[in-house]
Amino acid sequence: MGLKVYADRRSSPSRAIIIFCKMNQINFEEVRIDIYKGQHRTAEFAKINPMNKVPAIVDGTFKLFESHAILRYLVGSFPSVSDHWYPNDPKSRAKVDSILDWHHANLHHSILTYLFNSEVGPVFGALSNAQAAEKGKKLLISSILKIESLWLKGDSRFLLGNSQPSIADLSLVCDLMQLEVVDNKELESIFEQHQKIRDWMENVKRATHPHFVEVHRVLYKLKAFLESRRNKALPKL
Ligand SMILES: N[C@@H](CCC(=O)N[C@@H](CS)C(=O)NCC(=O)O)C(=O)O
Repeated sequence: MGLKVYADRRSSPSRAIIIFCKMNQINFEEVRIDIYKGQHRTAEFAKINPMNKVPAIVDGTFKLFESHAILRYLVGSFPSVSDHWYPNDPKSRAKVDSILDWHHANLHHSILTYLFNSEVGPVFGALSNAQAAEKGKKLLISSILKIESLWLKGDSRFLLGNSQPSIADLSLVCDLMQLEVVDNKELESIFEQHQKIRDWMENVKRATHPHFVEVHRVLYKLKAFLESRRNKALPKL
């Protein structure tokens, strides 16, 4: 029995796992769990992931949830994975771990808080709250500033300062891509002072071509749908 990846491509950690597998010639079956239809809340899916979240994997009889743990497991289990994703060198590896640990409590948390409370909150089944959105945005900007000043120093193309991405680059950039669903003006206001972040996102996109765009297609579709809904809501002249 081969590797099964339970995912919804509208979820950033799901996209990171799928792109990683495709980049490293890991054979897998993608099992779509539609979170908007509540397919992750079923008793059947709880047998795969008792946390009822995506992504999750099943490899033979082994089950695992949490995207960072999944990425590390895949690195250790598939010899086709190139070293740059999670270097063997203990210090480089520890740096990747440090960024991934920071990610969950900071960047990821800020994106969730911001999106769930913004104008698109109801799309994700949340109620928007302008004050909470503002708080999330502040944390988001401070997370972005930390990434720039700590890991994208000088002309670093990726977080470890290497010429190729690590699993931390992939995980963080997939998360930042979730912001694509907000209004373009708002998106511009987030990134306008942060060309370094834009360049880094572009570097990750290029380094994982063509899988990055293919796996993000569903997000671009969601963006287009929300855009058309916004335009319809505008009063006619
Ligand atoms: N820390 C987890 C986050 C998993 C997560 O929150 N997944 C979301 C989609 S991005 C989910 O399944 N949400 C459904 C829910 O919480 O009801 C990881 O990195 O795998």
